[in-house]
Amino acid sequence: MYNVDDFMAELEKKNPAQPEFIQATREVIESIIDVVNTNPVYLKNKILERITEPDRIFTFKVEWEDDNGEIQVNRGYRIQFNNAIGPYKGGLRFHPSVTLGTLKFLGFEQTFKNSLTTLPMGGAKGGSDFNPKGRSNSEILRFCRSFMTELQKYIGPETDVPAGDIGVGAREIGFLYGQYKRIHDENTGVLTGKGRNWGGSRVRPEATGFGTMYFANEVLKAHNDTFEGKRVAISGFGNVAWGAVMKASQLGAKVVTISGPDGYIYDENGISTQEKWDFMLALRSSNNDVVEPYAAKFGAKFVAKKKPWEVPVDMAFPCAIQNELGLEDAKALVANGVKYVIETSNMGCTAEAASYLIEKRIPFGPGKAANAGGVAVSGLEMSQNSMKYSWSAEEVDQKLHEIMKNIHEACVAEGREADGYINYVKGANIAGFKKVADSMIDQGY
Ligand code: 2IT
Repeated sequence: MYNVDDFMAELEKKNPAQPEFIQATREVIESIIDVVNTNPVYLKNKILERITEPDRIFTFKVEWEDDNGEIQVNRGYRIQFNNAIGPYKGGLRFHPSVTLGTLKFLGFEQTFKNSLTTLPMGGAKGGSDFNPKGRSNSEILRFCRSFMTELQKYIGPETDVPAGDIGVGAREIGFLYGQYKRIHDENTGVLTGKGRNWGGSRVRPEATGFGTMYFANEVLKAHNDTFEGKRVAISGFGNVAWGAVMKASQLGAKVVTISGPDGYIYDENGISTQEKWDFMLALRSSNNDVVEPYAAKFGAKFVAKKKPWEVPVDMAFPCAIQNELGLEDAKALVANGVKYVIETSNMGCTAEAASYLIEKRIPFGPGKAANAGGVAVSGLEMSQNSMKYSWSAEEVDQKLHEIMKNIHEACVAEGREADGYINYVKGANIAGFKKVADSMIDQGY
């Protein structure tokens, strides 16, 4: 029998100074502890110890030359967390906040998320502390080449398939793929998020944001509610936020905020036109990491150095980075009458914020369920690459929709509590865990 605090104390001792990894593992273990303690097979197979230890971790030096001719050194990583149900799969993050602990938390989360998609993908994550902000196109290219020169040793279309994450979009995937191909001389599905002309899947750029809104739509339905007229706060302005803003608007909601490191935009008219969505794309590709120009362009309000959670809304979707919504933010949202909070970033809420929302019985969707649409379409990209074929946008979108519906159903099946409240955190963790754990046991230690 396991005790959560004792287990976590041991895990923390083994993984010092990795607070995000400890936060992510604690959340999962709290959710699954009863399932493990009441199943002698899980106990006998030491499943908790095995599932919290990554299969392997690679770190490597990334040397590159900046536009001033100065040599720069960054650290690259790939964490292959668990491949019980399929090849390692998960994004690459280029962001100055990246540490080993960050990527371990993300790889751990990815394992359960990928399991929820119903597709055969294991969990992994990688990236670098490289900061793309303000870097020129040539600098990004040189960095990507150097990064892939090392990474290519550890990946392959049947073993480990990276994709994008924060700081890694279509351009970076292109540069990375080009370098992989230069070395291996083969066109395979070794990365996902590729360009449409060279093996990418339709709908992949929008998939995370669209998927979140398909998931949210199921949450609304389960509460006899709809998107019609809902006021929505979204944080971030990158690829994920862009898809989320677009789909929420199309489903009848009014998205009133987006944000960047410089502050947030409040647009009372709704971020609801193609022109506004296109402008978001332009902001993103500028490499400046600011949203302020949106305000002048569309007559909206810019609030410097604040997060959008102070705005009264019905639904809040953190779409930027981990722990971007804290306890005080959650309290402000609840005080302002928020009805639903759905993470689109991975672990977008702090543990305290998530617990508070659950305690207040606000339906709360965790990232590993709500944002699984991105990696799900990556899985569909792998299928298309294997078949040397491509599906239409309608076909991919329909499959994505179906997957998000199934994820919601799995959360409800495992997460319904005695008072009728659907605890999506618990549901997602139990459903994701069981499949991985059972597969590990089937395959022996
Ligand atoms: O967090 C995520 O699920 C991603 N960054 C997408 C990973 C993928 O392999 O598409």
